[in-house]
Amino acid sequence: MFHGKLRLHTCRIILLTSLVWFLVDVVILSFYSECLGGSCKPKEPESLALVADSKDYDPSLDENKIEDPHVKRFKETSSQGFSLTYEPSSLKKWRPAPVVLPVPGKPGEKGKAVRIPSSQEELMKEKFKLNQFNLLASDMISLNRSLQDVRLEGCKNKVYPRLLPTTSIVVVFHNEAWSTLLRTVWSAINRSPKNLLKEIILVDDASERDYLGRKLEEYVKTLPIPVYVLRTEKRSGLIRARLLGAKKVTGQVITFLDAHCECTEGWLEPLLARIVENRKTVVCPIIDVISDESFEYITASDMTWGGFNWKLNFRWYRVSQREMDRRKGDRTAPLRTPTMAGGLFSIDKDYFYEIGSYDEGMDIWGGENLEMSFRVWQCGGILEIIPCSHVGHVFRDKSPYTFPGGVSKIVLHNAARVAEVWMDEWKDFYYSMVPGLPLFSLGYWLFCQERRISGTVLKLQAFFAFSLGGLAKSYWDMWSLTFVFQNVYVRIIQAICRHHPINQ
Ligand SMILES: [Mn+2]
Repeated sequence: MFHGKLRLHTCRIILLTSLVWFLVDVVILSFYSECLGGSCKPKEPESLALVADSKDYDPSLDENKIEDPHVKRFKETSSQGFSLTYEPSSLKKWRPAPVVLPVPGKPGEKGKAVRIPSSQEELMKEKFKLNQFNLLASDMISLNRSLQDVRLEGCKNKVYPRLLPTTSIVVVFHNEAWSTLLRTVWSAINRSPKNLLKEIILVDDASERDYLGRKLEEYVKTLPIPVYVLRTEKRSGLIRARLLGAKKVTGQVITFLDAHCECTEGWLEPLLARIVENRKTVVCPIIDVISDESFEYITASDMTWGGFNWKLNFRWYRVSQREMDRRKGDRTAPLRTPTMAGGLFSIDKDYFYEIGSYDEGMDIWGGENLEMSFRVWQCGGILEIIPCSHVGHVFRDKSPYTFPGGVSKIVLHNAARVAEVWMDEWKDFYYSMVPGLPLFSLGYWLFCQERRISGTVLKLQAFFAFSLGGLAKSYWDMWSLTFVFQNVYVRIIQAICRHHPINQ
């Protein structure tokens, strides 16, 4: 009985001391958050990590400022330990690229459809099978073909910052057709402001076609800007190939493009203009449709945004009224989207690595776009579709790629990783949509612990950065140290109380 009381006392004392420790931490944290870095005013958070909520919306984020706002912005934020934008001296002056003029008599000019004469129908069908699009039509079109200016009127006279960061374009391909790949490259060269396009990095993911070997390497040497061809040793999939390309990037912003795209007039400036305002903004152009049958350029709707269903398939949905209200009905204003299609987007290079780049455990294709979208929103970033930026993409009915091990297995595997790392208890919706999964889900739970921990750490970091303003980074280390100590302390208390039960 006496011993029981003594142990009860011991436990109480231990609990009390831990409480004292906790209070000491709180005092230290609050002391530092008030008067460190020369400013005693608590700073407003720069951006909201949550999907657009009209109450929390800061209208200044969406204004298209004419003067170079990043100069002021950089000074504002640099005292906080990390900067939301770039050092002004690292930015470049730019001029819009000249308009690509149509060549009379050439098929497909101005983005028009190409008609194949009936005498060549057999050949057309034969060539279609190679890439699942009308290769004969694509080969007839100039690599430099002209396009219509598809932008809304309100976009054409928008003024963007005088100084912008440079970008490197990363394009991954696997057995891509010559004409579509090089038209992607040429459209980017022709329609990007010269000073802003640092280089184009082509990553060959183990293609088997001869022309993509030496011939391609020789060809890119003749291009007016630096274009590099990197190769994966074996088939690695989109994610690992993109990571390989990203490593080589020397521009300030990474722009990922698909291998069968066409960039249109003024596509790049509005993307970079958002990133220069806040480098945690990840931006996508509107993805227009290049017909797989005729290569006609067809403008896509600016009234859709990215979502997903519970099978974790990416889906386009109509933009919510709430988001339209937030943009005050202006269809040219950046659109905050829950998820992105993933093929085409720009992201600040340092931010890309800060939030952990891609999940290397993902295979071939699928799910990585949702993973990146969830990661951006949960790590304090913003994901936007920029309606004034248009890039065309050849959409196909059928994938021409091979999926080692089967499509569904790979896509399920990738989706399970998304669910485990980013969806907390919401992952159950996913598992209940995919039949026969209890074992599967346990396997993934174990498999994903490492990635999940890094996800949690990132979320905590973002939470602290958000709730304590910019100072957070400087005492993130201090906080994690106390966290470790407290954790050890709690473990000791648990162990003591378990071995000496209070109610004997
Ligand atoms: Mn594609």
